[in-house]
Amino acid sequence: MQAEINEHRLLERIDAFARIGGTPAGGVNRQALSQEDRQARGLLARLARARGFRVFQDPMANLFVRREGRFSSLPPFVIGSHLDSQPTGGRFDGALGVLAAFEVMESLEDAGIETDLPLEVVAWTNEEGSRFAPGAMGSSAFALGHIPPEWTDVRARNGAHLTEELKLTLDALADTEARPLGIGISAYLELHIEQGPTLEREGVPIGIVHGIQGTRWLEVVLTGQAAHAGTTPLAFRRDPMVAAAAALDRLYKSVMQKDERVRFTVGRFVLEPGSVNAIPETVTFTIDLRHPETAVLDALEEIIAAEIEEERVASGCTSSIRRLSEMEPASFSDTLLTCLDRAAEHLGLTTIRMLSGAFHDALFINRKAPSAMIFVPCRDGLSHNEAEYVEPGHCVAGARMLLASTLEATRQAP
Ligand code: HGY
Ligand code: MN
Ligand code: MN
Repeated sequence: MQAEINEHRLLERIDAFARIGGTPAGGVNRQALSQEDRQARGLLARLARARGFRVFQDPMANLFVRREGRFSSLPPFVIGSHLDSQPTGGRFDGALGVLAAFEVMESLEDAGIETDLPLEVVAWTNEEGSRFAPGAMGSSAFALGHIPPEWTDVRARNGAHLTEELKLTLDALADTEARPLGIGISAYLELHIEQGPTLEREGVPIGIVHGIQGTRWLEVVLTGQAAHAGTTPLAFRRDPMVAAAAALDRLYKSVMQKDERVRFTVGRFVLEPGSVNAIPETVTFTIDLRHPETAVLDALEEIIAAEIEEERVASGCTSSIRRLSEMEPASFSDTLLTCLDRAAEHLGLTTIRMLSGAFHDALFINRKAPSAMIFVPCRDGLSHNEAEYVEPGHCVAGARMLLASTLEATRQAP
């Protein structure tokens, strides 16, 4: 019997998970290790048990669903993505990859097909990094094989402790089987929405992702002197906002214009004490910097530091710049990419090879086992926005691609 993706079941699941943390604007607010995240994990675990699959959690609360294969002692073939979302996220970012992977597992079970390798579906913890930085915490710790000690001090902006939220999440599924961090896996495949305009513009349903560009997150703090907004003349001011505005003005007008592959984003900007009639004492902002080449990222960090320094001196402030996160570019496995090409050919799906502008869990898992990704188009290339949308036909095509690629890749199993 041929395994077939059950379209209705998949689309139903996407809607059901979108209701967990669903927002009035039709998006999702299911931030990492939140109550909503725990609800989604709980639903996945219940669905898995209902099919007789085993459910595991590791110390980073990465959630695994396992279906045995013919050779259960061999490392599992893993497919999945993440269930956590941005604060004003979309219903497909991450969730499509996890739910399509679970649909692949169910369709194999329905068809009674036994794969050589055990198959596991994974939901990685905290891919977004929005509530707790850095991003991709679950997958990067999995690749490292331990939890970085510096993460014990990580807090959300509302003061929530990462370690406490992690414990609440682990305890919420206390009846799942525990497993150590970083088990051996044979390979990893991730289906994800493109989060960019290429596939839609080209009218192509499937992207075969050969790599991911590098990402660095910086936190800049400029410190001056709080003072009265009404009585302090220019010569007496040490205003960090003046320094930040001048430096960012020049960076916004040059960095992306000089090299169209650069992505420069200030996503978070905080003034303290944040009073209307007080010159701020500190300005803190983040920079999300991306490029396919490490050397260019290094050069850009130097340019940013020089601009900040120039304006710091001019405004009589002090400054600090620290890296919140650093993700070096990744190139995926040629063997797996060939499997994807074969799967697309078998399904008669047109594809284009592409580099991912967004980081993904696959970037880290690729450091541990051969990995690759499949993209599907999203409307207007929009993501990290509640209006994020994927055609049902593209969700199904992505899941069919994931099924065919999984069968192709496990047939090639060592
Ligand atoms: O920010 C990223 O690239 C990912 O979508 N979280
Ligand atoms: Mn994502
Ligand atoms: Mn995302």
